Amino acid sequence: MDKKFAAHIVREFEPVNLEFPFSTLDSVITPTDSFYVRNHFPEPKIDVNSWRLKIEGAVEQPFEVSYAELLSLPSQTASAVMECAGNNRVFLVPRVEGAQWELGAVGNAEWTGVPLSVLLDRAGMSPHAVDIIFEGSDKGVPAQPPKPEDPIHFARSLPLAKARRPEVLIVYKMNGEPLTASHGFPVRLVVPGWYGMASVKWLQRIIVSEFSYDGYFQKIDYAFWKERDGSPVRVPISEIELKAQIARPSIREIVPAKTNYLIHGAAWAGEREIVKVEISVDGGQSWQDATLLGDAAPYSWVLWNFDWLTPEAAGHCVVMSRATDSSGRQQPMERGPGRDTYRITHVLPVPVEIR
Ligand SMILES: Nc1nc2c(c(=O)[nH]1)N[C@H]1C(S)=C(S)[C@@H](COP(=O)(O)O)O[C@H]1N2
Ligand SMILES: [Mo]
Repeated sequence: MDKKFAAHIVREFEPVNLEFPFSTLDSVITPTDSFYVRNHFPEPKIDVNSWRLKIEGAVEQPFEVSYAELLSLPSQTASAVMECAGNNRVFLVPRVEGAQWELGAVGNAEWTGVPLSVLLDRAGMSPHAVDIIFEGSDKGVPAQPPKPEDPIHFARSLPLAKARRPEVLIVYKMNGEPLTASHGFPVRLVVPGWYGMASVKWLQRIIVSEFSYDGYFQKIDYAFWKERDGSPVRVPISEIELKAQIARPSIREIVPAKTNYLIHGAAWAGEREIVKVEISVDGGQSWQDATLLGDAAPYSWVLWNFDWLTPEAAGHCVVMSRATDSSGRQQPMERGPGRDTYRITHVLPVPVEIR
């Protein structure tokens, strides 16, 4: 196999979709070479010398910036989770369409870039602006109907309130190095606290709009039905919901009887912070607190451990983890309605064999 794929689980070759092998989790920052890759279309080839980022639409002063100019603007570095809204999809019963992600369509990276608000302020937004649209330079015909006949760019929007927040960055570095082609070189948006579809890669255009954006990846894909004023409307997927995931043991792992086994994982809660992770080793009947390794903070994940004295007798056992966040929300035990094939955030059982 191609060396490029050595550190990943390959989900799809065309376009390239790669999963982080979550059972290898051992650092707060996910190394770039094993970070998951989610592409809808072939990766575009971009000549950084002729590349420009355009800021246009309902603004006083449309302008464009080169890569060199962007790198000279005031920057910030912060760590944040990127999680695909389809992460954990393989666990849905019955099976659904879409990439069959296990636990690894998620990672935590350190992102460096220019706050989006710096560029918006320079352009001078219309007082009637409601949505900011971000367009990638990749193009294709989407996989799922109803789909447009001609190729479209990957594009997504943010409401003004989130777009103006200080954590939203026009990113050119990931884990201290220039972005790789797969993660959006030369420049991508990163929207900490929101599912991955918001963080548009290979960014080429930012359009300030006085209308709510209804594009394919906004209202057809990565959206769900929700009742509003008595009738269902399409609502775009936005914030990451809370979750604790078990890296070890992995599903169907053989665990030795009567030993100390360190259960290990990560937990994250989008725009809030994790306050508690609990573990059950009896299929959800009783719960005990795991130890958080380091300080929890919004946007980033926190690693956790639980020291498990495994049963004396051989047999089967179901391990679970459950997160609680700073707003008091707890990860649900069952999958809620209206989620389609996205936001799989309920507690996932990890069956293991004691031997
Ligand atoms: N231009 C563009 N941006 C994109 C995508 C894409 O296909 N094209 N995929 C989105 C989705 S669904 C996710 S989950 C994240 C994944 O980012 P990563 O590949 O760097 O992990 O990128 C988002 N940005
Ligand atoms: Mo995604």
